[in-house]
Amino acid sequence: MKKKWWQESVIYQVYPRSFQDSDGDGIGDLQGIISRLDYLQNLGIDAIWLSPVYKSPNDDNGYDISDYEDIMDEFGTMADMDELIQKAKEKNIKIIMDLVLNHTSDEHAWFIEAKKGKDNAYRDYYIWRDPVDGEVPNDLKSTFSGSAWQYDEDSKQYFLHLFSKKQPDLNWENPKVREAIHSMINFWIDKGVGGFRLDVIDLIGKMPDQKIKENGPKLHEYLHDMNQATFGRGDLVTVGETWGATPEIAKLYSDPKRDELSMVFQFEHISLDQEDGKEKWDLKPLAISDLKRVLSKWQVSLGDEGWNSLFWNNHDVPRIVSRWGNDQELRVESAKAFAILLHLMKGTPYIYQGEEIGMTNCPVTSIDEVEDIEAVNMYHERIEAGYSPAEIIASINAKGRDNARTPMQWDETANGGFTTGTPWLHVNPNYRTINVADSLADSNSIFYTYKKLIALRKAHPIIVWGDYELLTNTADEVFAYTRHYQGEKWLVVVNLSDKEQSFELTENVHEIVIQNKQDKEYQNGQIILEPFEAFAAIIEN
Ligand code: TEU
Repeated sequence: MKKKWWQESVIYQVYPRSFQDSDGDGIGDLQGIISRLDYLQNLGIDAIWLSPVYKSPNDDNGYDISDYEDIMDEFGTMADMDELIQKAKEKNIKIIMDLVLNHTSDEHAWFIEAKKGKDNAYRDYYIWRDPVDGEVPNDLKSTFSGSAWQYDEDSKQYFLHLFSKKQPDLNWENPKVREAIHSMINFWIDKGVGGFRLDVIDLIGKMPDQKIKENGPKLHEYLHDMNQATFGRGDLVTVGETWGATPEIAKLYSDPKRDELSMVFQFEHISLDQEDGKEKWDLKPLAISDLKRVLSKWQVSLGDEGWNSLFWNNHDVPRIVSRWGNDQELRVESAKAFAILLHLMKGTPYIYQGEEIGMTNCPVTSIDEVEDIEAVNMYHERIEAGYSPAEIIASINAKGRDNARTPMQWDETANGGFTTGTPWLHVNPNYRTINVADSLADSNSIFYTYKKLIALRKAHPIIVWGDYELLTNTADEVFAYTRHYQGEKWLVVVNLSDKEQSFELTENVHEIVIQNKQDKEYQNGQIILEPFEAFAAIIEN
């Protein structure tokens, strides 16, 4: 596999709405991100994945785009975007744009035209079907609850929306759609961006009449054509969001010989605390043995036919320290443990804003406090189905997307320093003790664990290129693996539980490269790992 810059990089995801407000309207913006570039440069990241900043009515917080080539009013102007790209470049930070190609907003010019009538030139940019026996064309469901079909009174047809009613699906079978999207991608490449994250890209090959959503028959044809017409010409990174991907499917997207994408976000590990065959809201306890099995499978399955993304967090999932760590008395240890476990694996690590300071979930008591359309729609659907408000709120507190979207906590001033206005979403009250300023002032903070992990990746090729091997003879809750590269061997040991665990250290430690129990020494033999204790060691040859 020809070495690429993004294989040696660490990428930081910014959810612009919640990162830094610069004009006091309570909403994050591009000038706010520019004002925090020094912080991100200090952390040591190589690229910023920006969640969508394009014009949008914000039915789904920017994932409903009304103009791909203009900037959302609340976030600023195209001049601000050009300034961000330029100033990030001066700090050797690339900007990765979030492409939402499966659907647009219903306020996009294309859909406004398409709705004018069956003969409109843009009608087939979207997916329209006649009623069947006076009803919806079929039982396809929206991810955001209810039918995936919305009736249009004027034309007496339904249009497809796999997400909200204001996010009509694009018809990728229409070559004009593909050409228009390619042109837009080249518009952003010409602006000097460093790559793209492709939202639910596994859905663009959908065959709604056969009720095929993911991985449709023409998906890879569309992606190869897109690659050849746009990002394939440059040294850009592309990462596809593919919820149902298996390693075999991931190779179809990311095998360099196929000229499609650089890598994908797979979610098999992220779904391990979801009851089989149920929705994300239906919880079961995480079995660490499942996590070890799944992550190890991904570490060894792609070989030269693909590249792993590595993540715990993003804007759609609850914060890891609350979800599988301990966000109370063991918050710092457990946040560091998850960081050490992930960042010494093979692949490109992604850090979601606030993860690096151990930001936590933010529980609510009423649906009135919930902003996210996915949770609000689910609430009403489950009330109808007879669930109690309390059990639905418990699900939202565990898995709701607002948990990740509370404003970035910069310091202990009002609203965590995020805004001088009224924040669009509540700030987590723990901002007074969990914030960037305090983290930077504490040499033992989670921030400096992330900063060191990033520095280790730059200094030690074994982290990027080394082979991975899971240790199978450990306690269930101890996740231990080795990395091997050109005669060098590293051992990573993490107790992913809030109980003491024993571990047999059978080899001589040459050097401890990182640990979350300051100055603890490790001799070979039986050792007791404290709750969420983690260390990585260079092993003597
Ligand atoms: O998410 C895809 C998606 O299906 C997730 O929303 C998932 O269903 C759920 O939220 C997991 O908790 C992408 C974007 O990341 C998300 O923010 C958008 O809402 C969605 O697509 C539609 O564009």
